[in-house]
Amino acid sequence: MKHGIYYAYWEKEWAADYIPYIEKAAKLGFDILEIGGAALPALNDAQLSEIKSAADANGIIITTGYGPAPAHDVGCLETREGALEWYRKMFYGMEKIGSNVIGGALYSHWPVDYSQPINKEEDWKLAVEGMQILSKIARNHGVQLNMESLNRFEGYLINTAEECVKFVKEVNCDNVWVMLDTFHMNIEETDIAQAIRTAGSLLGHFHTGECNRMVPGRGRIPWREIGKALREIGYNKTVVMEPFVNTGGQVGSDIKIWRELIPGITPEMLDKDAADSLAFQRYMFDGNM
Ligand code: LER
Ligand code: MN
Repeated sequence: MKHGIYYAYWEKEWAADYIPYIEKAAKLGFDILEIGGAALPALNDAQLSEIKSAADANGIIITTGYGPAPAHDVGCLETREGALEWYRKMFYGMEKIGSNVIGGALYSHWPVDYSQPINKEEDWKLAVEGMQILSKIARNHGVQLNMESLNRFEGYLINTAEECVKFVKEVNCDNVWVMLDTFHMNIEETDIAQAIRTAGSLLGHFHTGECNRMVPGRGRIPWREIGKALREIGYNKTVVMEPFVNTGGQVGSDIKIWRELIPGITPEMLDKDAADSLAFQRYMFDGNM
């Protein structure tokens, strides 16, 4: 497995200068840096190639994460055309920086606005249709789309591995895969290991985080069981930890971090926590227990 970390662990906004994080991820021993897709359409070719050069020079694989803004919802007929146009620019940017894996609620928007009435059945059909169109655009750029299963408070279309498998099978495109995140699974799945087995060979990308979104190893997620299930299904792809501990900014607001999870944490401690967690995760997932 390749192990990574999401840049937003250190940031308060969804767009950032990724180059220092590429260097930091490499220094801390990660194989992958996951960046935010939101920033890519605004970057020019020179800026995009700088990111690629930094990744190559540091031996870092770049994956992309995106929680689509309501205007980028391919499952909504009013926003679909504009959303597709926007994703075209994002996939172009991904290709330029050498990132071929993206994950998130790409089939909808995030976080969901629950002040509006929800029609899951109708939206499911539109989301399947939207993803079939998006998959063709992604294919032109060599991009694999991973459908993240989210907890009920952040999304309503795909909440479990079972629903994610059903969705991916209905879309039926070879670049559309299942994506699971231990933070969301902890809320929704009856049996986390069984959920991983349900995803099986359709699992394309995996997010890790504790029940309160701290780095893996600082909480009570059953990591040993998860590692065993991942090895059982022969998962050998990308695992990206997605911890959030800082309050403030759009990141703090979207992720709902309303208190300092580790009071008084310094930038040095953030880095040490990430490196310790990486060692823990490699041991739990790649070890022979
Ligand atoms: C949000 O809760 C999350 O897990 C992100 O990966 C969404 O894009
Ligand atoms: Mn996630």
